[in-house]
Amino acid sequence: MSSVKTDQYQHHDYYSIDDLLSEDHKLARDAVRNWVKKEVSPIIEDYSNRAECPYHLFKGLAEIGAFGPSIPAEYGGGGMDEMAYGIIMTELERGDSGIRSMASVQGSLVMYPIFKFGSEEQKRKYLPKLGSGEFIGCFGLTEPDHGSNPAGMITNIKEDGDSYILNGAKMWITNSPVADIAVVWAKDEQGIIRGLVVEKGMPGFTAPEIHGKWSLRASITGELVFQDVRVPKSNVLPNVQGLKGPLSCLSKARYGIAWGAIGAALDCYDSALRYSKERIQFGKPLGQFQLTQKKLAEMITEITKAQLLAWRLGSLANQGLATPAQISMAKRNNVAMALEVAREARQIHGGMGITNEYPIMRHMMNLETVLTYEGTHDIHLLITGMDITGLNAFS
Ligand code: TGC
Ligand code: FAD
Repeated sequence: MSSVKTDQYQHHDYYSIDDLLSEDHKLARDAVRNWVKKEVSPIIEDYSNRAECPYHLFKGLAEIGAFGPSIPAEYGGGGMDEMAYGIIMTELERGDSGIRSMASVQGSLVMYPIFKFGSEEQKRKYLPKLGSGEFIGCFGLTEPDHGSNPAGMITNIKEDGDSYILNGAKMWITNSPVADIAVVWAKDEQGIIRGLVVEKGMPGFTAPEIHGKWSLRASITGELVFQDVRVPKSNVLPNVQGLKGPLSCLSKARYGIAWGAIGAALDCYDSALRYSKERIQFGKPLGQFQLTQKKLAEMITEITKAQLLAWRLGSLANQGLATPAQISMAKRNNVAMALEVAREARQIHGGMGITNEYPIMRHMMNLETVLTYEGTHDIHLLITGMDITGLNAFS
């Protein structure tokens, strides 16, 4: 081949998946892509360096419809379909996994459970404020001693008149130190898992920040500590009981991550492709060496496979047919793919790859968290294993 395509994003859609998208999908994609270029890319290295969360982006994320894209507009969401939700997550994570996390938590883990399991009063009270970014929400499932196995949780509620008394602690909670409300999962006196909305300022409720993260540094993470917190019964989500409540929120968020990780991979691939054409060694561009071409060719092949997996998952999700196990497979595959692409891209950048002049190490470090949260890489493998064998490795 003699000609070299130069359009920045031409190589990003190797199998013309764009042709399968509607005009609305493309409009959403372009709007979010431009927003990320303008609002996220110029500041993200700095915020990540300082381990600070760019909270001011909450409002902008709300304006571009990143919070609950597939939740009906009358309940504060974007009123779009699941494919649009996925596309938006890809574009956000092209900027940074922490920015995508802001949207995942707000939309899929806070708005979704209130929308799906809340009373009409709870929906009207919280969803418009969450959708507009006026309120920040967080989701408390993981505990210090119960991560992969949330069924073992010890956070609990006990009935007391018109209220429940909440005790326990949650760990690793995205946005908890700055959240106005927390959707918390706790066991009632019968040992049944219930969801409740805990509001900032309720006596006995604190949310200390977790420091020292080398990953997702532009996202704030903390604990949730409950010491005899009195929560009105009207704050309990009435329409779900049991672990399927939080797990169905996870299905929503994992779906978004399966798409999101592709964005981080694309940003790394894009940078590596550009660098390979600019950097001269042994009198020629790195990209002319067969070993560099192998790296780049394998990167785009894996990205393309992940895009096809995500697209098909999106199509099933639009029909309400995507199963939790299918979502697990896509989350696991696409995040691992993105981490591998980041590692290969780092090699292509040589020493420069470890600096913050390029986005590679930031993405790579972020993806270590993405590989672990929302169900670890190995937990998703075991979910697939259970699905295909019918045998449960967890029991
Ligand atoms: P198991 O008996 O399998 O299931 C209990 C009930 O739940 C149903 N279910 C699901 N429903 C919807 N979506 C899913 N993905 C579901 N998975 C299971 C299931 O059908 C059953 O329903 P029912 O009606 O029979 O009661 O439960 P188990 O205790 O054996 O657990 C299985 C296991 C290990 C797969 C599950 O515990 C698991 O997924 N563990 C991983 C935990 C996890 O992912 N934690 C994430 C915390 S949140 C987070 O990380 C946010 S990061 C946010 C960010 O910044 O982006
Ligand atoms: P563990 O469950 O202790 O697992 C440790 C290792 O053991 C893993 O490799 C795991 O795969 C492996 N393992 C566990 N069980 C098995 C098994 N049965 N077979 C084989 N291997 C096994 N949680 C929330 O609720 N809300 C949030 O907003 C949130 N945000 C997060 C943000 C960040 C930055 C991070 C790092 C985590 C966040 N989490 C959140 C928590 C996250 O979901 C958990 O870290 C994750 O589920 C794993 O739990 P754990 O860290 O306790 O690891």
